[in-house]
Amino acid sequence: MFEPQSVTAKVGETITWINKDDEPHTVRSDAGLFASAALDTGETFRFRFDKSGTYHFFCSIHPKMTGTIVVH
Ligand SMILES: [Cu+2]
Repeated sequence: MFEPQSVTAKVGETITWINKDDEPHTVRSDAGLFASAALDTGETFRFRFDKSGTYHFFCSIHPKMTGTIVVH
């Protein structure tokens, strides 16, 4: 699962996801705004949010893994 599942950020901030699990995961925006490759243990993905809004994302390998970034 994504932990925390919901994160609040300010416009212009960069969010970093880190895979702390022992199997691969991805980070993919529901709206297609960003998509990582498969992240192995310890690998990271970064995305900078330049516009306010609510951004939902999921793991394309385990689609029940979901999360939200709220940018304002
Ligand atoms: Cu996953």
